[in-house]
Formats: sequence, structure tokens, C-alpha cells
Amino acid sequence: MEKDAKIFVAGHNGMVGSALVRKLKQEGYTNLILKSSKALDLVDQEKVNTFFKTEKPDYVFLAAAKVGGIEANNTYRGQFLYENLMIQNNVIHQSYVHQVKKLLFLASSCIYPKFAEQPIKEASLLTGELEPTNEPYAIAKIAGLKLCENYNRQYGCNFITVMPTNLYGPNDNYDLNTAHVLPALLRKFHDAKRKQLEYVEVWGTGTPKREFLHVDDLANACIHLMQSYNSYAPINVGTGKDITIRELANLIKDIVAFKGDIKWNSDRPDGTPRKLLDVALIHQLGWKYSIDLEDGIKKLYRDKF
Ligand code: GFB
Repeated sequence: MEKDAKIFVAGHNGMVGSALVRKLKQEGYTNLILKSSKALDLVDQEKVNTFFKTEKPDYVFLAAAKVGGIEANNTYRGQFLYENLMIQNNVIHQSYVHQVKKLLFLASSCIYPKFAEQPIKEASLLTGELEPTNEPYAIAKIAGLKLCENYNRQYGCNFITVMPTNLYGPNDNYDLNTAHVLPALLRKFHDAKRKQLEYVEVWGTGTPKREFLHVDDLANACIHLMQSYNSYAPINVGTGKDITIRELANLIKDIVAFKGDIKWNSDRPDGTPRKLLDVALIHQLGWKYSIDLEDGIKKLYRDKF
């Protein structure tokens, strides 16, 4: 990627897109094309066609997506499937039509089978049933990575797919109905401390395990892969370490210094029991995460609240 290449970061106002923009600017990339969803609705085929025809980007980071935590995935099932399919189809297809040199598509670790062998190797894809709460999102992302794969195979495109684990960091969503667990718990414990509540309700049983990666580490990995990885085989990006939701809740409770109790609400779904990524492949390519989970959460809490 040349420093003055035209780089389209789709979804630059989101958590991943904004981290990519910070990192690209830091590294001296000067020609970024950024369009808010108001200025360019990526679900709208006509508008995306016109945009590509006019702008003709050299490189594309496809970080635009409808995303959310377990509750949002389970509630807005139709929208998660439709909007993600449309965004991907429009951007990936137009990248082929207008000969984009390279595209990086962001998938997700939740597209692996619910009971995949741990740690999850890239080869586990499509070997078993999906977690029901996020099946629509997973199906859309699987379609996206298959579109990349098959545009490479049929047309010789250089479209790669990255599978990040659960992410956290600046510009996350703190709405308790749609957030992921980490920002939701920061918000809940912080508000409970401020209001001097006796307890905080945490969803599920606390036994599921999750791996958390800071979004700045993901942005580093994406730029590294954009420069060095040229295969349509999806590649995992994570830390290689996971913790239980109970451990996460206790960690956040301590960071926030909330003195009350935790109440577990097992009427809420647990989701996948575990989804730890096997990160051997990206380690071989010379990338490793650098932000420790506790340090990352402490900094986030200081900056956000
Ligand atoms: O982060 P999260 O919503 O997503 O939930 P997933 C992770 C775990 O935290 C689940 C528990 O076991 C939740 O039950 N949890 C506890 C909570 N308290 C809370 C809370 O207050 N809010 C939330 N949200 N969870 C999503 C997928 O799955 O992960 C998406 O649905 C996406 O498709 C994303 O891939 C990365 O890790 O379970």
C-alpha cells in the first residue's frame, strides 16, 4: 500500500473503522476516503455503484457492518442478515468492477460452529452448527467471506478476510440493549457506583469464556495483513487468551471500584460456551497483540467515564 494510495475505509465512524483511520494516519497514509452513513448508505446499491465509479479507490477496508451484542443479534435478526448482506455485496462487487487492488473484509469469530474444537483453527469454518442467537449475522459474514474467496478464484481479485475475536476500545456502543458485554459492564458498574446501588445484574451464568482484543491491536493486524497476506483463506486475529464472563465481571467491578454485589440473571442467554481463536497462523506472519486486557480496560474507563 503506497502512502498516497486512495484508501476507502468503509464504516470509519464505527469502533473498528475509526481505529483503522487512527492507525493509517499515524503511519502516514494521506489519501483516505471517508463517508459517513448519512453521506453514503452502503445498503443502497445505486449509491454504492456511483460512489465507486466516481472515487475509484485503490484499497478498501470493509469495516462497515450492522453489529451488536448477543441481545441485539437475537432481536434484530432480519436486519442483521439483510443489511450485512447488502453492504458486503455492494462493496465487494463494486471493488471487483472497479479493479480495487486489494480489499480486506472483516468477518468475526462468531461465525465458527458453536461447539468448535478449542482453540478454533481457521479450518473449523463450516464444520458444524452455528450459535442460534447470532446465526443471521454469522450467515451474512460467511456469505461475505465466500464472496471474497470466490471473486479471488474466478476473477483473480486480491480480497482477504480477517476473523477478529471479541473487540473492545474507543467508540464502542454503550447502549445496554445492544452493546457487547465489555462496554455494557463498564456502563452498568459505573452507573451503579454513582447511584450507590446494592448490586449489578449481569446476564447469563458467568461460565462462558470470551477472548477480548483491543481494537487498536486489530487495526495494527489489519494493516500488517493488508501489506503482507495474499490468500483468500480467512485468518484469525486474537490474543490467544480467554477469561470467563464471571472473571470479566469481577475485573471490571474492581477497576470501577464498585463495592456492591453481582447478581447473575440466567434467564438471559449465555451464547457460545467458548470461542478462543487459534492464532498460530498470524503469529507465523509476524504479528502479535500488545495491549494487555486489564491495562486496556483501565485506560478505556479513564478516557470514557
Ligand atoms: O458480548 P456479548 O453480547 O456477545 O456477550 P457474544 C458475551 C457474554 O457476556 C454472553 C454475557 O454470555 C452474555 O450473556 N453478558 C453478561 C452480557 N452480561 C452482559 C451484558 O450486560 N450485556 C451483554 N451484551 N452480554 C456476540 C455475537 O456474541 O459477539 C455477535 O452475538 C458478535 O454476533 C460478537 O460476533 C463479537 O460474544 O456472546
